[in-house]
Amino acid sequence: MNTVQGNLSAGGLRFGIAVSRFNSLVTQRLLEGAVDCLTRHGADSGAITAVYCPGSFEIPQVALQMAKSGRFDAVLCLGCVIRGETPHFDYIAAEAAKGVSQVALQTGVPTAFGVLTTETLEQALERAGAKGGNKGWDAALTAIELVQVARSLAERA
Ligand code: INI
Repeated sequence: MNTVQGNLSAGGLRFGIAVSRFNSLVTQRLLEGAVDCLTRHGADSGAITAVYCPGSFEIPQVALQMAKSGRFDAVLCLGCVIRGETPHFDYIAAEAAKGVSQVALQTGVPTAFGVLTTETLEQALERAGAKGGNKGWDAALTAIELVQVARSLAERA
């Protein structure tokens, strides 16, 4: 059996992070987690660019620009949508997820989804560095692996 796996080395890679300012108490922690993961895996902090956008609804627009720029090996999307705060929860959460997926598929640039969708602020904080781990960290690890999987596949072609 042939298998292809991506290693988890981020050395020499350039990362763009689209991060929402809405619920910034949570998204700043996601951002810290993501940067921590990238640098611990060898990324240069100067090779990481965070771009702020107003809310999760706008994340795909910013991510698309970043992915199309050719300046990044991978794009991370970080946001937080909390149901209790808005009747628009389902629309915003769905558009963010669909939009980020479209960015990845349309551009071919590895794009990771680190947008929390929770019922409460407490649940969000749990997933932003407390007992539920840090989903920003997880998104960063996903981005690294996706880049390396693509490289491994290209080498075999
Ligand atoms: N944006 C979020 O990222 N999270 C939320 O919980 C949220 N709520 O609750 O409304 C939210 N709204 C803003 C939205 O993403 C857009 O910025 C806004 O609709 C302007 O387009």
